[in-house]
Amino acid sequence: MKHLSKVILITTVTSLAGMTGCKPRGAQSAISGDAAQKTYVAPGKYDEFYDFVSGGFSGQMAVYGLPSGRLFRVIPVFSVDPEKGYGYSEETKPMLNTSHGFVPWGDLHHIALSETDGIQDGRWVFGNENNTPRIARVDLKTFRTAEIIEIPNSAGNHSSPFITQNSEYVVAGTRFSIPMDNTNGDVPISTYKQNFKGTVSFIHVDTSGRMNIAFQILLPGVNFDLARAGKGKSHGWVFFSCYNSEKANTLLEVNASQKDKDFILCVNWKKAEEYVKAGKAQKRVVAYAHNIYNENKHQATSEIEKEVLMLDPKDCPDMVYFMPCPKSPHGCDTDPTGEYIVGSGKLAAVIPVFSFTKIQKAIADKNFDGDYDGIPVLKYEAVLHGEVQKPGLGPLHTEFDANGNAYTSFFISSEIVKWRLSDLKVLDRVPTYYSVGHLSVPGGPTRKPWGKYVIAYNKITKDRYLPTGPELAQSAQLYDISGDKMKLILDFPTIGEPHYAEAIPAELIMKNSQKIYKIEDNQNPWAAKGDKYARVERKGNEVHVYITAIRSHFNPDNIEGVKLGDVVYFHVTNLEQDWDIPHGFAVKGANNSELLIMPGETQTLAWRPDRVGVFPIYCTDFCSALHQEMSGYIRVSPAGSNVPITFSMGKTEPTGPIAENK
Ligand code: K7E
Ligand code: CUA
Repeated sequence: MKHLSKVILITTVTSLAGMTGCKPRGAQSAISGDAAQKTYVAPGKYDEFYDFVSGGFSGQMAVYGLPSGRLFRVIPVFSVDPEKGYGYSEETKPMLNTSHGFVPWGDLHHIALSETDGIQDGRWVFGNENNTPRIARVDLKTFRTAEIIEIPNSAGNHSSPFITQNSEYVVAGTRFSIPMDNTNGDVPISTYKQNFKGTVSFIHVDTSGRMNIAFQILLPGVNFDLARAGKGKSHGWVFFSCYNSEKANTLLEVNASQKDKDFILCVNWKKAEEYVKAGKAQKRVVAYAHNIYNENKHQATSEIEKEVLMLDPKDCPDMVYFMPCPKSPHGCDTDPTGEYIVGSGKLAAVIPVFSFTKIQKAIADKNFDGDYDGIPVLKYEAVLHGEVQKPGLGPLHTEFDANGNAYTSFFISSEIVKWRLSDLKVLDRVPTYYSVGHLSVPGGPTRKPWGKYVIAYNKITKDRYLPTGPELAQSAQLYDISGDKMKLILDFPTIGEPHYAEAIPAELIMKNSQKIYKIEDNQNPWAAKGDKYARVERKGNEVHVYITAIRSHFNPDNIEGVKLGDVVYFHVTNLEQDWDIPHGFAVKGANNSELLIMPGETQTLAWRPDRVGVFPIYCTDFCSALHQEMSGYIRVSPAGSNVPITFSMGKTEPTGPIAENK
């Protein structure tokens, strides 16, 4: 009811925006009069920021402009995308391979933009897959998924893929503890406390972006939820929030909410690197897929890797510590200076803020409160900078501006609260519509926040948009934070369920954006790099069609000699070398998708015809005035027929009997 009255208020104010100085009661719920001006990006003008928004259970990443909220692109990452042929073309199928085989769907929660010296650099954006644990890297030259690596000894890759300040590592903590992959997993669930373990993984990123699992750390069977790398003075550390220190394996909503404090795990990864170098890590036999898209071949490969290095804290003193954190922490965020670590206990009445300097001192002084499964627990009071009092209900996540302020999202009280890091004073609060999850300030997780806005990613939309049946669009809300008070200036719907998002100044990306693939660099083994290579070849029951596309025809466009039981591979090469001229390719009855082939690229569609007949093929992307003419036919004859393979383009003489006269 409370919300509803706010909503009515907002609606009234919106319709009056720009006309009057109408001031409702409770100024926070007002939309400021210049909101339209602040978010208006005139036709033909560019937005100031790219905003990379996770798609949650859509498995994809969406790219918006800020401040307009305009959607530019959905980048397919963990889910198939028939619009782009991703996961359907022979070239992209290996991207979705895992140790479980081909997985066509994923659950992407968190975004991590690459950094140099703690500042966003616009090279790559990483995303986690929560369900079948994986991390993906998207290349921001092409806005395409370039690499996916699976994480073994993990289940629920949620505290991932948080990045270190020079993109040395992206991390992956398992949300669900499980029996380790190299043990007999066939154990009673009730033996959780004995047999279930947690891990955190450090995935190294080299200068070309290539990922490999450098090491994992074997940990008690708690649930690792979120993470942030240290920066500046705390560079070399990563902090992971953990809940379920009760180690419950059933009815977690009750049984994992027993203790007043759970933990934040502090990992000294520089120390861990030393232990790996010193040979302290155990080799463990596992199986995980590592998929790489080769940009010149326009083709992905998938390999199953077989080994991982595991560090056990028992053999590695001074590598990991637990820090008590009230109560079932979710977010765990480090401020731009690297001094403060903010824990957000979903069920806590305060926000604890920890001091990196004090953590170091407590470690040096061995100021411990015993241990948890052999891992030292730092004394809460010794590492605490302070607590934000009465901040709101259900704190989830915190981001920062460049002026020493923090912004925390509150799911239950449905608001963003701005507070000051130095004295922990609450400065401002604004409602969100409704139940904000993550929030994001451009550059907010880095050493250099760009500020200007905070964006709320809301879980519930209710009455904010035109109704669309039982399922409503989830939504983002943009607030201006340039003044003392936060001001709501825009709502925009999102794809799937938005969790985390990161925004970056447009100029850091647009200058590198690739326009075409050079045809001379095309090393796809199935490419036809010119009309003279267009052809059809039979290899047993495979028919390979090497077909070119250029405005406004396919070559060849008449194909005969295919027989029922054949598999036809259409290898389509787009010969265009102009920006923004893709061609599409579709064939009637295909059980997969279209292809969408970029200029200079080759993509392959496998087609298993299920009946005799003549089937049209056509271009699906309106590429020219004669796009509708960009089509052709392929004839399928009965199994055992002796129709020879023939192919042509522009040939008009009849070559066979007329069916009706037979
Ligand atoms: Cu808070 Cu999966 Cu990051 Cu969603 S998680 S909100
Ligand atoms: Cu090519 Cu339409």
